[in-house]
Amino acid sequence: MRVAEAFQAAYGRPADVIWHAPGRVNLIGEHTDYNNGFVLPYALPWGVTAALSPRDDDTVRLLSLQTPGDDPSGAVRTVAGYDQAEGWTRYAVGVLWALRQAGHAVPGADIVIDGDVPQGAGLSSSAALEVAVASALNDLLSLGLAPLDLALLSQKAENDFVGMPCGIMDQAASALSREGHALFMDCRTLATRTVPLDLSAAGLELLIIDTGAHHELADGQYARRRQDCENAAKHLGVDSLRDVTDLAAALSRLTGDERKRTQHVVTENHRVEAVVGLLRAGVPQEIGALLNASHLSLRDQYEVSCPELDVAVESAIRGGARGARMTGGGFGGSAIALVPAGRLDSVRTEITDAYLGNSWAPPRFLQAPPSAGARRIS
Ligand code: GAF
Repeated sequence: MRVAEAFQAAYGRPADVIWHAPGRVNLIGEHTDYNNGFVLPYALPWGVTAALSPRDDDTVRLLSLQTPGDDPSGAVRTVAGYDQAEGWTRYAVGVLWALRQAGHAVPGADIVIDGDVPQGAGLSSSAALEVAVASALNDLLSLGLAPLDLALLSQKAENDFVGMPCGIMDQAASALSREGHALFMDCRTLATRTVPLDLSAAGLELLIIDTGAHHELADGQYARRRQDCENAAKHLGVDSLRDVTDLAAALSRLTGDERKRTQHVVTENHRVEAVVGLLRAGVPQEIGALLNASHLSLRDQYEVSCPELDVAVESAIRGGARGARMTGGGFGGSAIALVPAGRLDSVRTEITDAYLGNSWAPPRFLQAPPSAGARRIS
């Protein structure tokens, strides 16, 4: 295995543990996780593999096989104190930091990372990296933490060490998913249920459209949306927007952005529950209208879409998709389309033509079956 060989070459000894954790795509339930709502992601067949051995001192050495250059062993980063971590290494070092914060004795470590989540596509390569490192350390140090604990720990690393105020969805999908299933999560109770997802049995395919777009505003906008929701909940006197039971009454008490964000979050939670019901009833072909409604709500009420995502969604539907929406945080990244298998070519062509018509680089198309969550490789 490439990561094991690289570990031996870089550090002159074998890795003690090797774990793999996947990226995710979200079927529906967007910007609901940090509002204590519902999400329905599934794990991708692509992810991050982390090989790891402990050290006698506190130093952390890290090597990514995605670092460009001929001699990867020359790219080992040495982090003598956690606060020295920079760039991608913060996601791994943040996990060690979070474990220490939780009271565990954490030694230094030698780490090699190998990843194949499409970069910049909004498919959660950072959560995959965190969960892979957390799972490897849990195993190595015999901490006995459950997958949900590892997801929470990884979220803490991202929130408090990296500084991105994300919810729990991406880390939970990476830690807890099951092959052939989507993962329904109630982000208030943290209870999860797996939902069988066999689209091909219904003659359908889920097409992931990597727009290639990344709008720089994204990071600050995510925190602002979260703040809008917290402000709205405060105005309404509820803990979180999940607790809004009478949407009409709530909307009549809010104005501007708070009103729009609330409308999105409350209706999106209903859509997630409806999609789960339809999937459990064995009629996945019926979820298309809910995907479309989710997109319009994210575009108009939550205001996290962008022209590249809108064009991908609109042209997918023109090409014959039963439904389509942006997926993930927004402002670029990927859209998904639910496509009858016989219409895949026409959907791809319609989208590509629309991109070329806008003088944008053609998007990348991906197809991925629902895959397993984090697992030990060796
Ligand atoms: C990003 C975040 F990391 C998730 O927690 C979630 O909020 C998502 O955006 C939007 O649904 O992926």
